[in-house]
Amino acid sequence: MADEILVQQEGEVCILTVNRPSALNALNTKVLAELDKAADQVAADPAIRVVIVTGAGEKAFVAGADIAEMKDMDPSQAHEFGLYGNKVFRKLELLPQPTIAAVNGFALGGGCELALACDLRVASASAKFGEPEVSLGIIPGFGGTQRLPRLVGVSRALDLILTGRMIDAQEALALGLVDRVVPAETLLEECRKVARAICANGVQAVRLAKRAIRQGVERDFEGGCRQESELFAESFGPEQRERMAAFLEKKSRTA
Ligand code: CO8
Repeated sequence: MADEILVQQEGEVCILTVNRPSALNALNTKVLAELDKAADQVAADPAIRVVIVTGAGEKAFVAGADIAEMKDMDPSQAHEFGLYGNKVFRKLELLPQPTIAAVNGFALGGGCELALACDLRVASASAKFGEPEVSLGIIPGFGGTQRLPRLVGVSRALDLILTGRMIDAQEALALGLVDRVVPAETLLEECRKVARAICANGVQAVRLAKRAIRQGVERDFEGGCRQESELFAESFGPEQRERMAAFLEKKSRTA
């Protein structure tokens, strides 16, 4: 059987593709386990500098958690499933490398939550977003009730989650749910461009900046600033000296 998560390395960029197009890339336990493994692999590989997460096929990024798998779960199995999905998405969120969701189609329920667990979201013009869980008699269970309000505000998150309505890429952009919208044909190339822009910067600086933001927003302001100072200090070393010297040298050459 085909791998449910394709791991493809293009130089410093790793592309993770959820690969169950016949079920619109719905997340079942096997997909989550492979995503878990892929995240460990990425975290341990210093050659990978940026991760792009996308879905196989042209129709869906991920159309949610697998409804067929969830249908007969009892509350305790649902609890396990929710805890596991949350653990995997948190691991992805806290990867040392920046992550970009390349949203190529439906990003519904757990699929929208997967995009929310990435650092940046680039959507194709035909992408559709939604948290339709309440229509199935459940609530978002892979972090959606926590990440969505933090990203777009409590009121907008309540609107999307309580109505379960589907929105298009332009509305997602207006809400701040995605960072940019691009034509479907150029989606991956645009994500690669963003990845290249990140890769042009200091390896360690990029990782420290991600950590300062990711951990800082979960702390009180003073604590976040204290941690920023520590990470700022940590950024001083060979990479910083080399980059600052190169800047000053270029300036003196053009003077
Ligand atoms: N789970 C399982 N199978 C799915 C899913 C899904 N989420 N989405 C689509 N599929 C399957 C369909 O069953 C169908 O399979 P088959 O060909 O064997 O019949 C195939 O994918 C193609 O789908 P459709 O025929 O439905 O395609 P359409 O173009 O007609 O419709 C839609 C596309 C609108 C995306 C439609 O498929 C749809 O509404 N899908 C479900 C979307 C949804 O409700 N997602 C949320 C699921 S709940 C969730 O994600 C909770 C997350 C937290 C879990 C926490 C656990 C505790």
